Amino acid sequence: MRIDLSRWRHVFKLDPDRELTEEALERLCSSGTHAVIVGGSTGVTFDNTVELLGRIRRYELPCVLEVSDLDAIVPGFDLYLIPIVLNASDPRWIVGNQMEAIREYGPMMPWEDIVPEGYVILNPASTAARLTGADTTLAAKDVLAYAKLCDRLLKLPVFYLEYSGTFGDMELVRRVAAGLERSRFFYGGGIDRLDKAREAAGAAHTIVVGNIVYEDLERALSTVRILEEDR
Ligand code: 1GP
Repeated sequence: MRIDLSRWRHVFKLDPDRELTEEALERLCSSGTHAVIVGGSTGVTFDNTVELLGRIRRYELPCVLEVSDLDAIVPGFDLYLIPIVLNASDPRWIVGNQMEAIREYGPMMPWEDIVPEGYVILNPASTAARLTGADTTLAAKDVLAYAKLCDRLLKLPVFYLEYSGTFGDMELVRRVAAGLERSRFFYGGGIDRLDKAREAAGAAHTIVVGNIVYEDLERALSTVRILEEDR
């Protein structure tokens, strides 16, 4: 199945390293969300990724893997999102890990199902920021320049503004959106209620809802209502 992410407005991001009951998974997958992204910054293994994929496959929606660990690349996903962390201080997260993946698995890589994402990580307390050594002290004009670099210079299909764990600066999100011409704009971080989902979705193309799934399922599900309001 070829997946077209250019129509996604709402996605849930599920972490293979965290517990989710069958009932919760069913409600998430039947909620009307456009896709599930499987991914996490730590504790993602081949085994827990296979297991979660198998469980999500019982539902009809697209299931994509956001690759963060070379040892946890599992065949069978609809799409593979490859983060390129533009503000990482550790070059392994810009192109190093990707080079190693191509070196090791190049001949087997399903290139037509691989989508690179230009990431900017802005919450210094997030695991992703710590892992990648992201420079989270960027001024707005720096973030806007990274977004343009992603869009115009690298011509990546996705620009992902990542505030994982905290709700970001929506004024900045709006300014980033205004500067993008071709990259699909993903926003993720701290969306834990419908009003925040609404605000973020009013600025970005696609919103990503993560943590709240594990903290308050009802509130996580409420964020999907933006799709009714879109109509
Ligand atoms: C994390 O962007 C996603 O990669 C979602 O962030 O977990 O804060 O919802 P939250």
